[in-house]
Amino acid sequence: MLASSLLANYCTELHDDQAHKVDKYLHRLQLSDETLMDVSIRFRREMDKGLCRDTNPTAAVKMLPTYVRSTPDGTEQGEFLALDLGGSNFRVLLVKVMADGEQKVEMENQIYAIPEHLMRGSGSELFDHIADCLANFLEKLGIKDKKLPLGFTFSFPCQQTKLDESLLVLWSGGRIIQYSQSVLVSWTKGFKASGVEGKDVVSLLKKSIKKRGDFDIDILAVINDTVGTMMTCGYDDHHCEIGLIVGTGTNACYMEQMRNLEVLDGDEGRMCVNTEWGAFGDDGVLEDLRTDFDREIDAGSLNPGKQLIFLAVGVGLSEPPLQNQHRGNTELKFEKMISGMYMGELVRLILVRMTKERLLFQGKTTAELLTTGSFNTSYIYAIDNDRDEEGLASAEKVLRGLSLDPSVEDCIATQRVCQIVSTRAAHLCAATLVAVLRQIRDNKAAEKLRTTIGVDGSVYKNHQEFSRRLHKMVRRLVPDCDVRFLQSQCGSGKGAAMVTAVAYRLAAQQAERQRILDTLRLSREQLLDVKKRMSEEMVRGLSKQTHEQTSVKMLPTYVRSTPDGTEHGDFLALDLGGSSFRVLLVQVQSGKRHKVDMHHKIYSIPQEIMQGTGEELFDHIVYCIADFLEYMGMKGTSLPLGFTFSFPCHQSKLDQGILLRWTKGFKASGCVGQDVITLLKAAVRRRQDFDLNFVAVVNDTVGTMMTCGYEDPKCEVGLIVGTGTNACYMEEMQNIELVEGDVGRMCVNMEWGAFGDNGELDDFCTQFDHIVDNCSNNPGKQRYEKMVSGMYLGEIVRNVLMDFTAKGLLFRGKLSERLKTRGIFETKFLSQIERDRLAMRQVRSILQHLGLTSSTCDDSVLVKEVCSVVARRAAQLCGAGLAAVVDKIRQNRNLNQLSITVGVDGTLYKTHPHFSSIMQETLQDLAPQCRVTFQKSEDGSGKGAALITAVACRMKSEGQH
Ligand code: 0WK
Ligand code: 0WK
Ligand code: BGC
Ligand code: BGC
Repeated sequence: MLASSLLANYCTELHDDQAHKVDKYLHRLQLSDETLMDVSIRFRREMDKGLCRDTNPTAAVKMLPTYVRSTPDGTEQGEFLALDLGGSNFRVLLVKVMADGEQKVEMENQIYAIPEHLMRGSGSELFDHIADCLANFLEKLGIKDKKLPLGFTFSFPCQQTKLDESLLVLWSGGRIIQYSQSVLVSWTKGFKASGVEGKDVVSLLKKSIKKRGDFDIDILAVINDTVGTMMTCGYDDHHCEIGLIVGTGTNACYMEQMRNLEVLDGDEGRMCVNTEWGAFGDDGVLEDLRTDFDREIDAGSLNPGKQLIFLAVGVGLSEPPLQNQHRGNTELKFEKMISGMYMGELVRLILVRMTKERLLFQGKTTAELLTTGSFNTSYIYAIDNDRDEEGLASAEKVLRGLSLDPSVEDCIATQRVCQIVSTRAAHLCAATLVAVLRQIRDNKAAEKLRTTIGVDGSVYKNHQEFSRRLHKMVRRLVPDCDVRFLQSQCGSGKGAAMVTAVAYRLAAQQAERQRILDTLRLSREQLLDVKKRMSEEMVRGLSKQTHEQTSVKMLPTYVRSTPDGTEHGDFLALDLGGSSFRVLLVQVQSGKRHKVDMHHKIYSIPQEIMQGTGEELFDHIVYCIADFLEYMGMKGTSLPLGFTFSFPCHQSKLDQGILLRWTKGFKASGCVGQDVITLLKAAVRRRQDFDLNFVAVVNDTVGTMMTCGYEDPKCEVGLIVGTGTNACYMEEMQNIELVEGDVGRMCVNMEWGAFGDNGELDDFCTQFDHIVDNCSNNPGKQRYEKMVSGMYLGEIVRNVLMDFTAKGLLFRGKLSERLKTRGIFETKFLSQIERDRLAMRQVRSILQHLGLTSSTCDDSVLVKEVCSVVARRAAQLCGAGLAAVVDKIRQNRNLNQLSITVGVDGTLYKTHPHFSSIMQETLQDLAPQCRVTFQKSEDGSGKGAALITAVACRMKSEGQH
């Protein structure tokens, strides 16, 4: 209660008068919303400077990467030691995290003093002291013999190195030796131990522990207290993605998008950034708002420019006289306007100035009032609270403590000064926090941001008015954000244990994921082996003796030469077997300016037709031809037709193709073993609408080779990597034992999709390949195709994702019904996901489309990695197969060096951003004596089929057969 003598004089008017007087005197410390919004925008600019590679070195707000990539997901478990240094108390903790579903954390901790002489002595003394405290703690708990992982909350600006990778490397046999580094940038908050700045605090601590030699630990994580606080709160609230400290010092961290962290490689997922916003303004951007009091604080009353140091000794904050000051190399201008270390001093300096200007205490100062640090920040908590009278009484008590004899006016004025200083601190903190909130909202492109801020620190915790004003101003500056403040109940030590536990979990999960993905990664030796086995199968396929047994059928196509430009005429062409069915009119002009005009129409082949009867399929094809002829106004014309039929066919002549088996989802009955030309003729007859004279049936690889050969005579290989995969090439007649004659060459349709059907690839097949094969409509068939082509890659990825999810390595182990649906993960997703820098958002939307709405950024990163591993293997296998082909051609022609062109088509090859380059790299590596040019077929194989028909017509007209 205010002394009765003062109470007697107290009345509201007097109060308002005094308050008004102080408001006027301190108007520069009262910031309008506009000014605060401006501060927020300035800070956002400083954040960008810190994030940007070019401006980071000179940025005041350092935006330090922490390598903490994810917040707790409730699967963390284990026993962890934690050290919590840098706040008002140094704590050693033992944290037990139980993950048995109900997410429980037990903690034991001990507070130890950090004597002043150690805060400002030599670094080795300081770390020896920390090691002693740790030993004492372990002794007390009788766990000195245990080698526990330790998380170190070191609440000073540190430059950190990678977290998980090194963990991964060291994650052998369930034990970790040591990993990341944390180099101290500069001391703050009264610490100044020598020989530490610029050093890795992990090594300093390990050295001190080694010096003792009576216990050992695994120092796994060094984190900032803001990060520890975010993690501590994130354990209970998964929305927590910001950590805020307003205590001795002040600072904030938040989860930033990797793509914005230019100082680091990689743009996937998020990482926690320690803003070190205490240094905001050190480059002068707050000069217009800083007052003389702020400059006085900074300059210190005794020696200007020096950072004021109040030493925290042992439990609670007691501020020794100011004469022990040392220069920090960062001025921390923003911290000095906000944090607990300086708030009390700010009030003192204002009271001193007002007294000297006879506005307080009849102008009489006291030695205590003139003593730096004599007005404790905790005084403000007592004076500035929502019960004014109680606050006034506290003001009186504090002022009498400073040997002053305050009047009620003096008490009111002092209370008002405290309110103004603390309000400015809370509002400035709100302004910078709003900048962080806006950054996260924009990162998420979220209309309405819903987020939680984990908070700790003595000012926030002990000064209710501060936190109330902070909340209120944040909500006023960003009314469109749903922001929750979650006060950390158990300090950042728990958070440090969480980071260690997360690091442990990440490492274990990453190791398990990589172990599984390694089964899909092929070594050079393995790829050379694939090439060798493909070569062997090619020879066996060409040989009359072994042709029947071989998996790679090496089917003669009766195409003896590539176009020579003399072809001419109008031809119809059908292109069946790819992702779309086309009917084309191809007009070929011969001679120098030889050129080809094409008109085509795409038709779909419904699933029920693909898997219905052969009659229905060919009737549908004939219906499309009739529709095309109508569409082209050519009803009744009869043109030579080239039929690209992209399935394995045994041919004994150009205009006959006995279907050996269906592939790629086709299963029409009554076709296998039949001549597809006969089946088509029968359908034309059934329709009695038009007539066609058939000339050639070709495989799409052959059509593609011819199409590209028309432009580049060196094109002697055709490659398809689309729904299915296959290759053809010009083989020496003498090697094609199934066809009479040894002169010249003939194109051989390899049907390499079936490579592996005799077990040639079993030792490369993974559990996922077996699942895809077993679930296909032709199990045991087309094994190579099922590891390479577009029809299957999505399914391989889906099965890997299901396996990861089942093992809890993805989507938090929650499988969505949609992901269980066969074919739901289309291969086009692989191309999209690996396409451009915005991959993550794309992954996100694809995962949402797949009903995986709660997927995290990390999930997206992993999905992308699975896609790239599966696509990479497919491209490498394709490259190994092609290496066998071009090297065979080179050996056929006894060449040391072969330069050849491959005509290629297929959606996967054409649309996947990396498939072609990886395939070409592999080919170059496995067939170095072949210089291979790839020519993408722009016109499809229909043109090739027409050219083959044209060649056949020319040869027929010249009487050749
Ligand atoms: C408690 C946290 C600690 C942090 C401190 C900050 O456990 O890591 O440094 O809060 O508040 P202060 O003690 O400086 O007021
Ligand atoms: C376009 C060709 C066609 C071939 C297809 C393969 O014109 O003959 O079957 O490429 O690629 P997909 O459409 O299966 O991706
Ligand atoms: C330090 C920060 C720390 C903050 C709160 C500042 O002085 O630079 O690293 O997070 O105090 O403790
Ligand atoms: C077929 C081949 C075809 C390839 C590409 C495979 O499934 O068996 O004949 O060339 O797909 O379309």
